[in-house]
Amino acid sequence: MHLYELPLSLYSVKVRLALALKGLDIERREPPGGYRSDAYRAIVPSATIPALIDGDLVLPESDAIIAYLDECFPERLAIPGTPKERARARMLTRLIDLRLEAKIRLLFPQVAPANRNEEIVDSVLYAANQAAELIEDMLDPSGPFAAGPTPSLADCALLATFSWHDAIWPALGEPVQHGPRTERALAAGKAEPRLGPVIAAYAPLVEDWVLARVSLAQRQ
Ligand SMILES: N[C@@H](CCC(=O)N[C@@H](CS)C(=O)NCC(=O)O)C(=O)O
Repeated sequence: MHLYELPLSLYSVKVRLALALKGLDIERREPPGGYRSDAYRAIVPSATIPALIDGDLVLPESDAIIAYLDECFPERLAIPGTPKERARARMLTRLIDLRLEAKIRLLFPQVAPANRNEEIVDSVLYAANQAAELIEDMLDPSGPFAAGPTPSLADCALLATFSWHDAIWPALGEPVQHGPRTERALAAGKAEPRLGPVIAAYAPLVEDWVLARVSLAQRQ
């Protein structure tokens, strides 16, 4: 079994966080020639990372990977709890990925000031802030983690996506504001002994990516 992934990739760190929760170590490989190469597409037709390879199983999609790993290695679950708790964790993950992350990704090309289109930035920021408010409303009201008292897949998605949120907003001149549930869940995730070190190692990679684009423009 091995996992194609890259250190900076948002969905790769989501899976690394889940692996940490599970206490599982899987061989990690960089996609041959990068994830847009023909060589990688020949192995993983979606040409996305992360992708898990287990014999004849080729499995892109972070949620599918994490659910499969939970079925193969159920001793420590990334999606734990009762059916309702598990359903909430999956629901939150999908809202974070499909509503918020999908908008944040549209801002990547806007980080470098030379490429920036203020109209696009304004409309995407508006939509992303709306998505962040929705997620705030759907997070567990008692916490401390995203889906309740136990860390889960939902925290993996939240920590991964907010690493980018928190680095990109200041670069676009926007204040970083979290609702109280989001703030509490992020703090709980960062303090969690398995998740904390993974996200602490990841945040500087994201900050460096953002800084490189901003300072490149300042040098020009
Ligand atoms: N829904 C997929 C998204 C994976 C994804 O988009 N990964 C990015 C890297 S973080 C990627 O591979 N992008 C390829 C591309 O944009 O061409 C998942 O959950 O794994």
